[in-house]
Amino acid sequence: MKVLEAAFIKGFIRICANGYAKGWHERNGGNLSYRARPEEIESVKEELNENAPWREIGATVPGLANEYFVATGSGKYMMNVACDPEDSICIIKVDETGTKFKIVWGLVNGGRPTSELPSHLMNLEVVKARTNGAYRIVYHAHCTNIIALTFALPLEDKVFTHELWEMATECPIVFPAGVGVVPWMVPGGEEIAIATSKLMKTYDIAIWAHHGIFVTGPDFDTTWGLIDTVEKSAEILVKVYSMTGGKKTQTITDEDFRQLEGPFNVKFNDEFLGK
Ligand code: 2HA
Ligand code: ZN
Repeated sequence: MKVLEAAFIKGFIRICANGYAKGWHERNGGNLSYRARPEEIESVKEELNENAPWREIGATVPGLANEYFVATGSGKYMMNVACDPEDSICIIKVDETGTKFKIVWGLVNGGRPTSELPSHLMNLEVVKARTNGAYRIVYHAHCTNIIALTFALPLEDKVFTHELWEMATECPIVFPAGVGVVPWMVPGGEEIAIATSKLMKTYDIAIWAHHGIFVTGPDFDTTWGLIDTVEKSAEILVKVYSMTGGKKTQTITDEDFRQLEGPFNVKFNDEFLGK
């Protein structure tokens, strides 16, 4: 099969296009990675160049040794992924030591995978271990309302989680573990990757102050649904603060949240509910 005919590539491209349509990917902002299944790679192997040179990842991810990933390209625009995928995205393979990668497909006009490759791979390694291999996707976007909130709220996991949960009944059900917050840091390197992957041991969502958000999940729809829910919640919160200066007339209480756990078969992170 041709790479561009494969369902996992179509799903990958759909997220890039939807994220751009949402306004989360100005210029070359944001990036996406997907840990492919062996049978998916097998199905497109006729088009893969296994003789490509090995390059340094800039992080060590032994838990991802010998695996293949789809990733957006560094400096590439999400706007262009759907119309020119071969120029904008790539399939890479990580070597047996987890320190190097090679580009086996895509980026036909040159380039490297996303500048956030260390964060993507370290996060993918953490969530793969945490979920016994179920999680495969890491998505980074510059969601407008989430970024706005990082100027207004204290940069604390508890504050962000509770405020976002309050903004819609489905929020605590969609992200019961809550959200983590990384203070402002230089993007692209190992330091921010380590800080983010520490949060991913607990959360499916890490907010980068004054920059954007990282989310993770098992498949394209679930991961998209998560980021869409979080950003919608942030949008409501921005509207509430704009109208009220943060003084809510009423809200969903912690007792209300507790009533959701049984019917929806979820367990919320107790740290974030007042006791
Ligand atoms: O690729 O979003 O964080 C541009 C970015 C880096
Ligand atoms: Zn970014």
